[in-house]
This record gives sequence, structure tokens and C-alpha cells, in this order.
Amino acid sequence: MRLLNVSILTAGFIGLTLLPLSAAEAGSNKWHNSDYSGCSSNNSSSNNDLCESALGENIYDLVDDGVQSGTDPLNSTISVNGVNISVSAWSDTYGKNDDLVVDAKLEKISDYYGYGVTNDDWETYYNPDHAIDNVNKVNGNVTDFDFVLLSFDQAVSVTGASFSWLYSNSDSQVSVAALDSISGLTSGSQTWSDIVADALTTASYDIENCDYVEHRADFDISDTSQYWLIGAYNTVFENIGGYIGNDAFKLSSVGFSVANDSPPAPSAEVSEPTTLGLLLAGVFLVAWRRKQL
Ligand SMILES: [Ca+2]
Ligand SMILES: [Ca+2]
Ligand SMILES: [Ca+2]
Ligand SMILES: [Ca+2]
Repeated sequence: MRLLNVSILTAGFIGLTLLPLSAAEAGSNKWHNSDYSGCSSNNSSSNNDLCESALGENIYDLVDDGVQSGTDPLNSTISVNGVNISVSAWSDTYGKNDDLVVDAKLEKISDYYGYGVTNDDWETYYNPDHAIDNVNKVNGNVTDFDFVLLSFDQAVSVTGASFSWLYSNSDSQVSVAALDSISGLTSGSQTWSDIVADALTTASYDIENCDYVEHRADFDISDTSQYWLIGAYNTVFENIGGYIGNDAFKLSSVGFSVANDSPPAPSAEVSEPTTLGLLLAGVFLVAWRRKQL
């Protein structure tokens, strides 16, 4: 279920976390898949608008800000504008049908390419396996869907993500979920379908090309939560068309907005005049009785 968009791109902070140009020189071509032909021909005006808009009020740049592995943000020293964040990796690589979600390895690929995930069934260190992917090159095996979990120490709305590398520059999708609880995710006994069934919201989005070193997806989920999954396209989260099995990317940054404080309970304001009225009535009653005596 996808909820209506809320205005979340209000901050003036142009937070596109472009990676340093010098790092591009350090990037070897071996990281790029042969079907990656660059993005310049795909730049449309709408894409440019997307690319020039803010990713969110706050930007968590995984490379610059650092990553602390784990599911408990209170144990993390990574803080973005006062919000502590930890990151962990998950994939469906366990069980009779290889469909139960268990932990995987969060993989720092480089200061340039950001982070990927290697699951228990990964085939080689090289692309696309060390990316966050649903690609399977082993005949007879089943597809595994890699996800990262971002744990925040307070409720946030994740507004988008940017990626440094795509396996396919024409058919890449990302799936997202806001979770109330991570007990199902960490139980070792649930499928992605089980986890989706208990999620606050799940959705999928196309990843747009911005330029050679930046690709991104904006999310329109209005729910706020401490726990957010971002991973390789899985139609269980939402089917938006496109092909499954060619989605692989490296995560470089995430945009998020902090949830507004809850408004004060209206009952407290309403009860004040009533209480004052009763108090005054009591005073007048006492005065009247004294006058009668
Ligand atoms: Ca992988
Ligand atoms: Ca894989
Ligand atoms: Ca699997
Ligand atoms: Ca795809």
C-alpha cells in the first residue's frame, strides 16, 4: 500500500551527497558491469529536477558520516543532526526453500561506491554480488533479495536514497518498508512476505539516473518509524512492473525527516474551563451558605 505524498522536501539544504571527483579517478572499471553504459543519454528534464531537489531535510551520507553495524541505534556513535543511526544487512538465504530472512554482511565497497551486502549465498566478491542485489548467477539456485535495515533512535520519515552504481541503468527498482518492530525480521523464521504483512508501509520505486556517479529514488511514504528497510526490488513489497533479477546497487546516502512532536492532548485544554467553573461554583456556594448562617 502506498500512501499519499506529504510535503517533505521543504528544507533548503541541497543535500545531494555527490562523491568527490577525485574518488571517481580511483574507481576502477572492474566495478562497472558491461551493461552499464553511462547516464547522459537518459537525462531528461524531469530527472534533472529530481536530481537537483533535496534528498531530505537531513542527509545520512554512509561514507562521510560512517556506518555502525547493528540494529540498536542507541549503541551507535553515528549521529546526523542529533539522530543516532545504525545499519545492518539482511537476506533470504535460509530454510527449505531458501526463503527465510537471516542476517547478512554489510559490505563497505569503497569510499567512492559506498555500501553493499553479501549474503550467505554470494558467489564472488565482484559485481554484482557484493552490491545490494537480487541477481543470481548460479544455475539451479533461487533468488535472494538483499536489504539493509536503517535503525534510528527516534521516529523518522525516510524521503529518498542515492546510489553510486547500478547493474542496469534502464530497469532498476528499489523496495522500501517502514517497520513498527524488527522482531520478525531478526527472528530467523520469517519470509519477506511475513515481514511485509507486519510492516507499517511497503513500496517500490524506480531508480532514476542523475549522472555517472549518482542515481536516486525519492520515496513518498508518510509513515514515520524507527526502522526502515531499503533493498533490491521484491514485488512482495509492491509490484510496479519491471524485471526482477537485474536489480543491484550500492547505497551512498539516505534522506530523512524527523517526525514532528505530537500535539498536546486536546482533553487537557478542554478540561481547564470546566475545572475552573466547578471551582468558582464551589466558592460561590460556600459564600452563599455563610451568608445564610
Ligand atoms: Ca549481494
Ligand atoms: Ca546475489
Ligand atoms: Ca532466497
Ligand atoms: Ca529490475
